[in-house]
Amino acid sequence: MIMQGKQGLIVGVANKASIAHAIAKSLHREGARLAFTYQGDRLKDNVKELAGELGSKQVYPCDVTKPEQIVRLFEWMRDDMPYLDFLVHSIAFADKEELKRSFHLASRDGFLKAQEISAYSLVALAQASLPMMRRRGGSIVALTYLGSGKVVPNYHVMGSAKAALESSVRYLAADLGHFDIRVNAISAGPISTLAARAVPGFTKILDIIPERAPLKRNVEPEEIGDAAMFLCSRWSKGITGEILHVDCGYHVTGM
Ligand code: 0WD
Repeated sequence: MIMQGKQGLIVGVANKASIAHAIAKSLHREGARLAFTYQGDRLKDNVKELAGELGSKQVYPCDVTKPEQIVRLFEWMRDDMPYLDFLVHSIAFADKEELKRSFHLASRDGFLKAQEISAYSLVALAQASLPMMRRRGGSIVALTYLGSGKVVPNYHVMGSAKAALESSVRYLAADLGHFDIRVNAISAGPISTLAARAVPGFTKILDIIPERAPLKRNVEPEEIGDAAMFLCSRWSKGITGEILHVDCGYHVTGM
């Protein structure tokens, strides 16, 4: 088991369909010990149940727009775990209105909210993780999407936020490398989740990929889970600052 003796934090499980849940399953299968967060009481019971199925009782509240909750999260974690080997950042948010109206009409608040939750939160969580990771090194993995670098219909403020997230991955990788902390992202193909279904026309994207992607199908959540597990593991210890596409090859197509 590749992750035996390793422990880490998974941020971004909302339900069974969440990409973070698929990642947690791969890490659990390989022997990792996991802690989870949930955003707000509406998700608490669900996340506790899913964590329990993966052998974890370490479930903490954390809304990344509340800095005091990030501080408290790491205080609680330190009581239960002496160190952190990996952190999975699998969260994003944009107001539905921002995804419906044209990008050139984006509101200041809507743009900034998408940036704060989807991009800055990676920096905030990396900062908070440092005291628990710096002694024995670690791996931080975020989730991004093709809409960061290419125009994808209706992705709008999320596209700008993912561009900021990917740039943050590179700058964090440069800063944290001397602590032997690696920072990478997975650019995932479309998966039907709560967040994805908030993007108007999302199901159309699911239909286009099998027609055009080199592998002629959509990616499976388990494939993203396994790739994230690889990036958390020692098998990827020479890789940092990387955006790894797990999208059945769709990103290489031009037409
Ligand atoms: O097709 C897809 N599903 C893709 C998703 C393709 C490529 C990338 N991604 C990315 C997303 O942009 C995101 O970064 O994967 C990551 C995970 O997204 P997901 O698994 O698709 O979506 P979901 O299951 O909805 O999880 C995202 C969660 C939130 O869920 P809801 O739906 O309740 O907003 O992000 C969390 C929350 O659990 N989240 C927050 N967590 C802490 N503080 C916050 C917040 N303020 N806002 C949202």
